[in-house]
Amino acid sequence: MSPIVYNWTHKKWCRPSDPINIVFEGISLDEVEKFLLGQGWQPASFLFAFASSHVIPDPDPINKRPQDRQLIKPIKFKKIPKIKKILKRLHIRLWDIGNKIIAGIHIDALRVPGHSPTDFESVEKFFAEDCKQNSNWEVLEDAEDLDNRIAGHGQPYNNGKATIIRRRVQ
Ligand SMILES: [Ca+2]
Repeated sequence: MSPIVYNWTHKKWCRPSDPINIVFEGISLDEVEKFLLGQGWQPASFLFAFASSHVIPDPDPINKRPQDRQLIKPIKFKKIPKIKKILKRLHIRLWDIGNKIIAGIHIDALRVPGHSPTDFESVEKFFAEDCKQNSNWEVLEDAEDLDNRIAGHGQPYNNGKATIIRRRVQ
């Protein structure tokens, strides 16, 4: 398994912001998006005012680029019972880096204007369970250490290990 070069998304061309916590291997961006749409996700452009671009340092630290796709999904409260506020949603940003699709997924709370992440780790687990419904995919939870742990100081928790989703060998 080759190392992941990018482990943080960056906000407004500067400081590290959200952790990369999902990696797809051997799966195309179109296939990932088709699966997400089938699971009730929708393109974030439908709610453009509440969708923001993040960038990764690809192809180099100077030349950064925004996500290739971003989608959102309303929270299903019965699946994540500790989430009670109605103005919350799942949000994922995806980048095609050639041999992999890397993604940052989180729950965020809408504000006017903008939004902010309130959890990374629990939504990574929630998303992993959804992906297990795809019989073509193999889900390896917390399988790759990306050295992007976040804990304490009131910040949303991330354990620093990304979930790998790859094509199942038939
Ligand atoms: Ca994790």
